[in-house]
Amino acid sequence: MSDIILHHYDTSPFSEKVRICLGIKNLAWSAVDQPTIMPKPDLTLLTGGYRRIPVLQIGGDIYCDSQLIVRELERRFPQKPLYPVGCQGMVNAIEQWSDKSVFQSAVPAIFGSIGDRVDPAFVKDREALSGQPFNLVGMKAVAPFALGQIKAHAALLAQQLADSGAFLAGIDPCLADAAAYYNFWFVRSFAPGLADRFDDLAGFDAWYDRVKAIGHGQRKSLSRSEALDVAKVSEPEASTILASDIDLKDKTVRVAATDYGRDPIIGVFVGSTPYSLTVARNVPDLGQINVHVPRLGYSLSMG
Ligand SMILES: N[C@@H](CCC(=O)N[C@@H](CS)C(=O)NCC(=O)O)C(=O)O
Repeated sequence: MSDIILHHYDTSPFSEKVRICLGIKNLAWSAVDQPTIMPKPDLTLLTGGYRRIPVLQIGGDIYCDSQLIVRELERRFPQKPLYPVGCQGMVNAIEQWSDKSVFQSAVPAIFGSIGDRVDPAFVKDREALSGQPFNLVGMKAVAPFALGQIKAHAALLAQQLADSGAFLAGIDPCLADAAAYYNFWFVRSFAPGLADRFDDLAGFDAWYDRVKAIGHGQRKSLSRSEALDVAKVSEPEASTILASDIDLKDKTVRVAATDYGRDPIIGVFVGSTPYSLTVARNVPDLGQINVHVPRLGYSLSMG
């Protein structure tokens, strides 16, 4: 069994970013399928409340959010770098741009086009997730404009590819490619016929096909209960705390996403890096689980 466990579902776009990164590194990993809507009892048992997908588990360590997951994969498995030397700034900027800006165009483009076919239970769940109505009428109205935005985003990539070559940072793929790719994959797989090819954007579709061909590395399946068994028999890695966070050591804190899916994780503050915060939780039957969240996009308050 591989040490890398990814809690995901196949249709999740943020998981596709991570899966392509696993492919770039050609890593062996175990896929645990989680439900697409709440409840997700086996996931929230591990995370302490965080419900979003993807979540990475390595033994008794749980990493929330794709931005932290890819950073952790890089730390533990540095071969075939996701952040090539000299390109880190560009890679981080492309990831932020894709996760925020391109994603915000992809959602109305897709749901404005296929909205009538969406399961009402999914609509209800996503309203609870965002705290806002799932405005299908509004998404339908803006769908053509959102599609134009998607193409405008693709044009930015085509411009870079004209200079960079096969991939965004040169001859080898990296996180920039995985991050830039997944929203187009999301649109093309969920709403076929909408934006299948961009023939007039030289180089774009050939790049898209190259990233798709990278694949997902060596994937196996693992059941949700087997993933819990792994947590049960594992100890989390030792953590360190930055000097600037030392006052928080051993205090009970709550960390939560600040955009949507804000369910808090409550635990004892045990670790920090410039990129992440770590809380320890004692879970009946599982023992100590350390949950890591990114700093960016997350809040910390006293529990
Ligand atoms: N910033 C988060 C966003 C994750 C996200 O929005 N994931 C979607 C699925 S792709 C989600 O969790 N949707 C609600 C759900 O699955 O319960 C990340 O990068 O991981």
